[in-house]
Amino acid sequence: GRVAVIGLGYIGLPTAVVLATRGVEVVGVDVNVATVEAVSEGRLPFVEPDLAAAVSGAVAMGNLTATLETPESDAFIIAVPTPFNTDHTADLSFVRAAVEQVAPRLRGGEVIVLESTSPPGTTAQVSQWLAQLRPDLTLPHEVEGVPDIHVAHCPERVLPGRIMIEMVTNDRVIGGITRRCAERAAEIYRVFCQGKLLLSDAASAEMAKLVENAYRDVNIAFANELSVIGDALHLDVWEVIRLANHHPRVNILSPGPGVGGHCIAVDPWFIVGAAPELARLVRTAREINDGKPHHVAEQVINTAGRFRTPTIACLGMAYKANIDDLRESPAVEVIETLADALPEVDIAVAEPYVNSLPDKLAQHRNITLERTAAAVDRADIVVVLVDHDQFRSLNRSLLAGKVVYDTRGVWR
Ligand code: SAJ
Repeated sequence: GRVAVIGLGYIGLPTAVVLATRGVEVVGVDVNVATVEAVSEGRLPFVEPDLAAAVSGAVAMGNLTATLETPESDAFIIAVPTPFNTDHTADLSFVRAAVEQVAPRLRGGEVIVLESTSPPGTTAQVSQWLAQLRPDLTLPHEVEGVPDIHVAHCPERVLPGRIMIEMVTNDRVIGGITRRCAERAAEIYRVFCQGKLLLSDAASAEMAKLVENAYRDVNIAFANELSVIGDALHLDVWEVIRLANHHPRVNILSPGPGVGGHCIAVDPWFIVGAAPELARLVRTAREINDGKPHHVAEQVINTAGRFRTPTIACLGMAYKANIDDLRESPAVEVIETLADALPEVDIAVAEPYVNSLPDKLAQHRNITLERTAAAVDRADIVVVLVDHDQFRSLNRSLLAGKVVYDTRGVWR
């Protein structure tokens, strides 16, 4: 049968590709003309290890095509963004738009899987929207012999930078509106998933996904709080964590300039939104991690105060190591804060994965994008914001005589 994957982003495109390379006829759908053109020509619209070769292969095999219009299909996988509004409630408008595209294509018997990370109740909402848009189809399937629609939630869990590996090896949670919905959805994932398929109900699947990312957020917040305490007490937090982690039951994560990306910095808010009075630790962790870029900028501004007109090198803009993704990046926030607070100071930014500054940094006259060695060479203060391998392997003699503020501990 044919599978339509709606949303060709970091999740939808790799999912489309793994299905297509295993012989499934896949149509990728996106609202972005440039994305559709790129994928149709077998090109990748963003950087992700191993994905480029897989996309061109799948397109060359003839199993993957891309279009702006959702076609009739046997299964629909919705992988669109679920951002949050300024009040931290989820913006489900992209999910709603996808449902509106799918509804007129239904003939009965199809499977609709929501992969987008969503607040509890969203899958049930999708099912209700479909029922309203297509009252002629039974939802969910229950009645024998009547055309039926199977709605399930199968949250993605892949790690950017390792997507093509984790897509295949991770276990998958598949929560159906009914058991039958989950079973039907599992048939799709069985095609490529070597991990376990964990069948459950839709609301549990939604919450499990949010909990995974909140778990990580809370643990990173602990490390970040330790680093702020370390700065105040003039202690090397990396040394403290290294020692503590030798305990057999302690495994503290790494502090950094904050938490970025479009998952961990977002998803815990959906838990807070669902239980605002109760989700205290989850909320505090978000606040600690969101406050970290400001703390880093403050430390650097204090250091800059010791110079007349220093040059500051900022290494990295991506939200984490070895990728080009600047979404919700704490590094970008630090750089922006520095540029605002120190308008007379030259800020040389190095980011090997990106060849132009994002708009909000390009507006600042005192920021320039440079090669790593050049930026470091002319700087008085070097701030490490991303642990790219290229920075780790920097010739350390370049740092002689400079003040280094290493938020990622790359040169320990
Ligand atoms: N970070 C730290 N210290 C650490 C680990 C991470 O500061 O010890 C920072 C990173 O630099 C980055 C942020 O946290 O700014 C998040 O990075 P990440 O690598 O922890 O996770 P993501 O956002 O790239 O992907 C996460 C993953 N979730 C979990 O590991 C529980 C991934 O499996 C999910 O699929 C993804 O979110 C998602 O899409 O939800």
